[in-house]
Amino acid sequence: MNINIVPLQTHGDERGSLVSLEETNNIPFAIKRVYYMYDTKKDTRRGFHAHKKLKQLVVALKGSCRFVLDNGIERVEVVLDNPAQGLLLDSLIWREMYDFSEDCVLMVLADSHYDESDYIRNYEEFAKLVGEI
Ligand code: T46
Repeated sequence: MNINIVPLQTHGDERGSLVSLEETNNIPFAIKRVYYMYDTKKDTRRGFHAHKKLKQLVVALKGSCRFVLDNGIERVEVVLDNPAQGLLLDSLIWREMYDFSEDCVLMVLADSHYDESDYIRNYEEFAKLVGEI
């Protein structure tokens, strides 16, 4: 499976680091929504769904967590622990997140507004859909 990690240019000097995100420049879609997760409790697992159309970019602004990505054929694990890298989450990829560090702050940029009807929350339904494509 192709795992798309986008390097985000860091502007650093003696004061610290700055990363700028600009739609269609270093973010390959128009940004319609930003959300973030923090204070995730120990041993929590999140996700367990795919999206029909939504594309997203995930950045671990602080701390780390693990993603399991599954395209219906292959499952791959990715560690996110670098605020200068974004993980592109394409549509029709099952995702699970776990092993959140206590200080983990995950920011997600999305190409659409929140729409529950875009979620596939049942793995069998997901596997059937990608098997038919
Ligand atoms: C994804 C992974 C990486 C909203 O009201 N608006 C929003 O924009 C979002 C994302 C969520 N919500 C509500 C819906 C639920 O009541 O917030 C609650 C938690 O959402 P959910 O259980 O879907 O969270 P995760 O961590 O399982 O998944 C989220 C995103 O929903 C999903 O698109 O790809 O992060």
